[in-house]
Amino acid sequence: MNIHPEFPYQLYLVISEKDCPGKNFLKVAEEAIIGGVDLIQLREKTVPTKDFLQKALDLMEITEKYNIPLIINDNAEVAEKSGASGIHVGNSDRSPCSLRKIPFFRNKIIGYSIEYLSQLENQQTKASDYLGISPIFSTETKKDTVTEWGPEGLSLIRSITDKPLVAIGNINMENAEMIMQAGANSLAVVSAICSAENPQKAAYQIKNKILK
Ligand code: TZP
Ligand code: MG
Repeated sequence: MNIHPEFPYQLYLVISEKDCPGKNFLKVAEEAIIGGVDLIQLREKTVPTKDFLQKALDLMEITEKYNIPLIINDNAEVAEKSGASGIHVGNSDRSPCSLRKIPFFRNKIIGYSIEYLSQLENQQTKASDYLGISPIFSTETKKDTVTEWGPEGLSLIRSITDKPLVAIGNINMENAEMIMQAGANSLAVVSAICSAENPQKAAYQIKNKILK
């Protein structure tokens, strides 16, 4: 089960319009929530801020309807202007410590990707609400990754920190249970839900593995 009291969102959907080819990404998001997704991150890497903001506002109508948090990837302006629940940043993005100094982010969820073990010692990790363990397995969805942690790396990180751990990278129904057992508090997925023929069913099936 591994529910972390500070981050009880066990099925974490990372979505972009591009990752939902041939489908309306808002519809995918809504179906995924109905299937069991607990939190959504909007990750738009290639669109101008103005368009990113519009997508965030559109998606927020759905996340608010179901009362689930919306996290924005990397863009503080979009997070703030959309009134999102938080932001997720990587090791080379704007730092969690600098974000915490901005009044808007003081009480928001800040997620921070862990690519190197040494990051666990830094102030950024301390300032974050959860850690993205990235990637567990290498994935076609994001190619500029560093360490492929595997379940062993995840267990090692679990033994070092009590922070909520969100595992990401090629996670699906087949490996979900094993990754939870290795110490994750939450599983983040893109393609296992966004590319599924039936995103609601895919979310439901992964959620059931998490809850085992
Ligand atoms: N960060 C690390 S791996 C990844 C991100 C955003 C993509 C995960 O995509 P998928 O399709 O679930 O492997
Ligand atoms: Mg980033």
